[in-house]
Amino acid sequence: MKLEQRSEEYRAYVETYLQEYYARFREEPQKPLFQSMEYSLLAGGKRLRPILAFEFCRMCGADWKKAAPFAAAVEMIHTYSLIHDDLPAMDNDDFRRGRPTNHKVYGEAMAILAGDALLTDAFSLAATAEVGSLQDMKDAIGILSECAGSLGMVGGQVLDIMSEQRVLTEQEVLDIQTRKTGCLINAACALGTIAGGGSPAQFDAACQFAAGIGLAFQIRDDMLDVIGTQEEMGKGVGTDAGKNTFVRLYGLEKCEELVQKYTDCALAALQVFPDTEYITALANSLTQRRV
Ligand code: GRG
Repeated sequence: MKLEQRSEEYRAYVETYLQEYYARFREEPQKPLFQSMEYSLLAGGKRLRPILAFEFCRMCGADWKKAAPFAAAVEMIHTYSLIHDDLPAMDNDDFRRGRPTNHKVYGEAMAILAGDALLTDAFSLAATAEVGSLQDMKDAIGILSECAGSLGMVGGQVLDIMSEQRVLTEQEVLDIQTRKTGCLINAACALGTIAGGGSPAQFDAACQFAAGIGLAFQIRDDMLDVIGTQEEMGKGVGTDAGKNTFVRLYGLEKCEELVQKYTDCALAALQVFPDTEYITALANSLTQRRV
């Protein structure tokens, strides 16, 4: 199947799934909360993390739709992180995914609560996945919370804030970005493999792939803050100037090489999967992404 065709199928499926999940709460009285959540959740975005969850499930030989609760949960956690990251107390950004940020529309209190609710609801939704055993579900929930929490994404954000006033070493930047960006990508690939009933070797391969693709994705993200435009990105650019980015560490040219190097490393880990045509095309397309 062609790259764009399958990506679009995955994207459309997770969007409908998320829409339907929240549609059942329409009659609840706390309407502004749901409006604020849906505003950010259904605002487009590449849906990379759900796509990875679906594809790893499919690569394990299962029906990819089995990964839907996990795919949607990871996207909800990703969306919460974007809402909170845009707040005045964090990056204080005005635009995200081509529209005003959540707090600009709904106010800071509602944006904080929308993020809190997305994070919490994500676990409730993930727990509905049909997996092979109770142990698989325990593993999945453990991975999701560890990747999102104090050791993972939130931990990375804190390390980032702590280091604002000094120039970091290469190892420190790698550690922070692995937590901030890599961990949730890891959760998507790992949970997709669990949903697909993958073998331990396939699980390890998915995690190795995620480590490489997470770094490649973040390096490209840092490059786009320099070479991208606000129209393409749907958010402010040039906002990372003076920050501890990969561009500051290596310069643009070396970053371009590293994006390809980490992508190649990621793909080399996938030999235990019989059909890697789509994921190879996807990973390579991300090296050139403009959004
Ligand atoms: C817990 C507040 C809080 C933050 C955690 C993830 C994060 C740290 C902050 C979000 C902002 C940011 C630059 C994160 C790095 C990861 C990244 C590149 C996010 C953007 O992901 P895309 O490109 O976004 O997949 P779309 O809009 O396509 O979903």
